Amino acid sequence: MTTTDAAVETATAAASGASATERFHTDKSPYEAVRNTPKERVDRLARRVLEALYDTIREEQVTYDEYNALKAWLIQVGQDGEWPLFLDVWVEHVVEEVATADRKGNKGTIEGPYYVPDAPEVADKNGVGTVPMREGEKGTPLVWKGTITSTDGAPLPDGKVEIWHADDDGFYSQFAPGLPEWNLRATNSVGADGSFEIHTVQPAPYQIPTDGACGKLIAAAGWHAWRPAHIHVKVSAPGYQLLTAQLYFPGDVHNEDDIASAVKPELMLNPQPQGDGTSLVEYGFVLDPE
Ligand code: MBD
Ligand code: FE
Repeated sequence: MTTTDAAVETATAAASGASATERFHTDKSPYEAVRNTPKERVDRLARRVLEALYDTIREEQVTYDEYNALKAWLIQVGQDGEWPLFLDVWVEHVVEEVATADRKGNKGTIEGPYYVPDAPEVADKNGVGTVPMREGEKGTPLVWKGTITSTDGAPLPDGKVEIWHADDDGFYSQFAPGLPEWNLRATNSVGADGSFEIHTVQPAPYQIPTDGACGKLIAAAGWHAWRPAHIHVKVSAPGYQLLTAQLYFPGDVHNEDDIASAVKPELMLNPQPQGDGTSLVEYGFVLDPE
């Protein structure tokens, strides 16, 4: 995970994919979910997914060459460690849609493959903090102010914002070599009035790794690999439902054609240049009670 002496020196899909796969393995809950899913449910879901596949094969008259291409590609997804990437880019958005349909508070969106829990706390007692970054970190400095409130309007003084995003070159710390362990990753607890003020840099549009199996699919299908610039957050408070979201920026050319289908109009930050090289934005979060 971390960049030790043994780590590879270049950012490759296989290295990033291996890190994302390892990250998923260190979280035990998915494996509990596998054990706890009732047999009837597994039977029903597995049948429906397979039936959808059979329908496609029959309706599209899929050939043996196409079947073998699929087989080779699926094997490569595993070899490149890109199952987390593939699933989060092309499947998670619908799971998120179903899971959060009943919420009255903030819209959320997908987590993606690059979250790491327990990022260092950076806030002072007023909820003001700066995300860890390198000297001269590239990108427009961004000050983001907001408040975490309940759906009934009450501020939540026990709330926190976990934030993570790519650097200006599109790399996430702990998934690309050569970056400080917690670069552009932080936990920012709010002040007594539920407010936060996070200082970071505005990220750039982001291309998912193109040199692995997911990139091969994209090239073979004539798609593109871009996501709009985005900042990931997990917003939480005791007694409230965890909110996983990403914030985007108006005018990004990829807001309309995000490869991960994860943009929503409610998730726009609209930073205003302050004339001193920095930008300021206000955007708060509304959490649903448990
Ligand atoms: C990302 O940074 C991301 O947010 C998603 C959803 C998929 C791949 C890379
Ligand atoms: Fe991301």
